[in-house]
Amino acid sequence: RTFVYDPPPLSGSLHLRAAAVLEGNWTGVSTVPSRGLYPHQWSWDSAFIAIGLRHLSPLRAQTELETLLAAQWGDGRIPHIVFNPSVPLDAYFPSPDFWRSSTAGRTAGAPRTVQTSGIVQPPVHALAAWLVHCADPGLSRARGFLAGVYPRLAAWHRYLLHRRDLGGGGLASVVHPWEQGMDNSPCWDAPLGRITPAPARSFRRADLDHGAAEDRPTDLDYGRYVRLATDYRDGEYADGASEFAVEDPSFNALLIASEHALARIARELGATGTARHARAERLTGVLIERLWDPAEGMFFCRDARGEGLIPERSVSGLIPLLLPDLPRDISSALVRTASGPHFGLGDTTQLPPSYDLLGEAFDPHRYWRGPAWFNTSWLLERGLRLHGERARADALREAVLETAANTDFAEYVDPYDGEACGATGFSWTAALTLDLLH
Ligand code: 9YW
Repeated sequence: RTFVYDPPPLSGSLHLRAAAVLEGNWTGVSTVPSRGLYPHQWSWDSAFIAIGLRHLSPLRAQTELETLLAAQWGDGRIPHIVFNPSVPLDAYFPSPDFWRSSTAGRTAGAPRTVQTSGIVQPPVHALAAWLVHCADPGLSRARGFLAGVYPRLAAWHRYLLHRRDLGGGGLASVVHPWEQGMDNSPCWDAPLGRITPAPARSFRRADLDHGAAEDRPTDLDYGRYVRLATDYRDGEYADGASEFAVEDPSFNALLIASEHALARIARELGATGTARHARAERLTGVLIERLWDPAEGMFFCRDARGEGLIPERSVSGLIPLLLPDLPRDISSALVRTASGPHFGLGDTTQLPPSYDLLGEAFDPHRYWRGPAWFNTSWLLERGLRLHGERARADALREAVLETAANTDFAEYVDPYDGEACGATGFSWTAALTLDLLH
């Protein structure tokens, strides 16, 4: 019999298991995405991690974001990786000696005390900061959390909307597939095909020490990633010259959602926030004008160095469902597309795939070319709920929780049967599980 002061152990509970993953991946100032595969701090991972961590420790969640923002560059960019100096150089490629942030990044204002990469990742940070604040406003105010992060987040958005408007239409462009976060998505095949790969012998992949080669990007893709990053570095990370420039729906939708969050933060700090809300609304209009395809019922990437929209269906093109100001016909069309044969939501798939089930390049196990990921599922769950699709949101939430539990918080899964791929004990999977449990 259990006694009220001695309840039965909850060790089997999903909540405790998720908390244990985040505890194990915590370094003292931030959380690694995965102990073996990704031993440093990643930008959009940290934002998702903070969103879950706020339910365990609002202080740790605030610290996670503060550590990342302390590595911000003078021009406003938030680097996609902040390197941990105590991790050996060969544990991850490209390592600090590749990026050379403190020398090659000097003109762009890279920090002197920490080593970082020179590219960025999706701007989920202001959204995360606002959600972290809401978890414990008292602690947040006592620590001056929002007052501390606000100017940095504002500079980040300024960088993206000005220096990265490479298409000239008002949206931010990514200059490397790693920036968008979905590294080897078929969306990049055409624009990446124009890039001359770096010779395979000029670098050594560390990812293959940890992951199965058939679940990871190919060597040819890697050669092109290295070429783009090398050219960016050799141009001292100045923006404008990149041979690869793509306006991506998910990247820009996250920027807009974060701009709405920044408006709320401004308001909490005593301003009105109306100008920021208005800007977010205007950007939603620009996103529709530039990336929406009414015939296909989804958003597409625009190749800013090529010929218009890239005709590949990626989960990225559904993520704008996250936006509150979408016209009703667009949100309904997105829900229809998500539930149709290309993504199989609530029908043929367990979790929505990263790429078109019917697409020629679809591969259920290869990274961002088909597998389902937990961050994109979480974003869609939020979008469905926001637009009043309660039954679909509930079903997706259940599927996420069940798949996370059954795979020991996998990095990504087969979209049909939920089989684990990549690493397990993956931080954003655990963090977003926690968030959905609350
Ligand atoms: C890599 C850390 C990162 C994620 C990216 C994901 C992967 C790094 O891992 O990129 O070496 O391929 O694609 O979205 O932030 O989890």
